[in-house]
Amino acid sequence: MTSLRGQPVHPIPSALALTLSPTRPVTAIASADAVVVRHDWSNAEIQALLELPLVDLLWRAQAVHRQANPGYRVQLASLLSVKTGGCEEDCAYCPQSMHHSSDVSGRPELEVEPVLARARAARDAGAHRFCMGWAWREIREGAPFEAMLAMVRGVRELGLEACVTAGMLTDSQAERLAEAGLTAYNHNLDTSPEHYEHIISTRTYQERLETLQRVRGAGITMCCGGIIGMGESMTDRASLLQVLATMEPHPESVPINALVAVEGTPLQEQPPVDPLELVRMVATARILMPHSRVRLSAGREGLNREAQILCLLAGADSIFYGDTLLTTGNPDVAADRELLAAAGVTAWREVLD
Ligand code: SAM
Ligand code: DTB
Ligand code: SF4
Repeated sequence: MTSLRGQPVHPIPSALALTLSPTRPVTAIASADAVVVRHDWSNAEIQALLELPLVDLLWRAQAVHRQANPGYRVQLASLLSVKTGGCEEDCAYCPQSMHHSSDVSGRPELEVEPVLARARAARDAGAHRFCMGWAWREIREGAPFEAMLAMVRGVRELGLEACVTAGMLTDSQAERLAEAGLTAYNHNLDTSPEHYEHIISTRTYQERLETLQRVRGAGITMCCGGIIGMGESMTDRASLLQVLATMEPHPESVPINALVAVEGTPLQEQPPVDPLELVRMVATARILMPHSRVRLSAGREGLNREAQILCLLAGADSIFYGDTLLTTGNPDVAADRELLAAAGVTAWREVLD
């Protein structure tokens, strides 16, 4: 079954079809309808979703999520920082920037074998994706890039999805990563085009979009999202989501991070994100991009169990798994096992194995 726009559509009970219109009241319905994947969302429509009464927003998001992901399966993705700190960029949120007093450099760059040992351990603990980070403005050629390719090949041989986040790249680097079997490249837009100048001055929004285009061009799936809690307005949040939701196709993976306000960064004094704001962001992303993996990313240590379960109900279908993100903390494996059990959701690896 296809829609007029040629996108696949999935039949759903019409009670769920209200997810398609942010302005229609939530009422009982009758006949069958479908989740249509749209790429023409306006900022006003998205803001209206973000500001819906929470119960209505959740209801709509759940309707989409139930259809796109029957069973509420969750992907567990483990993260490892291969090259930490000393980064030339000035991203105001990031402890790895050499511009900030929190610069965490000092750890040696990891070599191939220890990285693959960590990937194996992550797989044995139940992870389904392994994400590797380099604190670089752009990928460096030569030995470091050859090592990155070997890591990607090794992670894939372990039967895991492989994701890399390492800044900007060239067409040729994207192609070589694709040949090595890279599943996804993470490159976030971070915030709205309008708020961006308050957060980063060393790289433009346009450069980010061009990097994403190169990733797409090489046939690698796109992992692209942002951060809330950086002083942005609701219109900015809608604007970030609009850039993502008007991409064709949508990014396959959309990480939603809550700022981890690290001492020594310019954003260290930002107040913590209200967990319900994160729930709203996740729910809206789910409605806008029904088939994307919406990742509940940084900031989970600031959420209690119930808030995290609300995010799962809102449509998050992936979490970072393991007790560190890149340089900051994350709930440990035992806590996450308990979380998934309490929520009654299953991790993908358990379904696939
Ligand atoms: N250097 C590469 C780049 O910028 O694309 C890769 C690493 S970078 C740390 C990956 C992403 O982590 C950033 O784009 C940002 O969205 C997120 N991030 C970094 N520091 C964060 C923080 N303190 N709180 C929340 N998210 C953060
Ligand atoms: C993403 O959007 N969040 C992850 C992953 N992609 C690479 C990274 C979060 C980093 C949080 C700060 C830190 O640990 O350094
Ligand atoms: Fe560098 Fe990435 Fe941190 Fe920006 S987010 S300072 S590019 S490591």
